Amino acid sequence: MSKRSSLLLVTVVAAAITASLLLYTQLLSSQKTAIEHIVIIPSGSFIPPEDWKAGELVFNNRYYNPSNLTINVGDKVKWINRDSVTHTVTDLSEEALFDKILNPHEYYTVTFSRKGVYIYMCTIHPWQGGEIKVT
Ligand SMILES: [Cu+2]
Repeated sequence: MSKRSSLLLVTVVAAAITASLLLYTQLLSSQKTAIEHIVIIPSGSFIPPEDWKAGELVFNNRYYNPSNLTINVGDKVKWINRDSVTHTVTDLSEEALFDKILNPHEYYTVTFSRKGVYIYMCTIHPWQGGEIKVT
């Protein structure tokens, strides 16, 4: 192998290593910025508000805590049922991204990969309302 082609080979290998390192660093940093947010379904959330009217969704931390959440694209939301009865997390958007039955102490995680507003509820206790804004 001539000196010139060896030099070329070294340059190509060095460039390939640099590109891989850059990609790897980007991958690491993108993984770092994704956050998992926790929403608790609190104990006693099966009890409706005293002044509740049928068909009304109540956005109150008594039912999903927090009931209003703003997150970034790529973030996850994990719902944990800390109540003694079964609840659901049911997305009411056209996308119907999630609809999950959660028995006591079960949890469920959704990754939000698109911007939008997701209003959700519990279909068993139709006062329980939640909102996730993905920005
Ligand atoms: Cu419920």
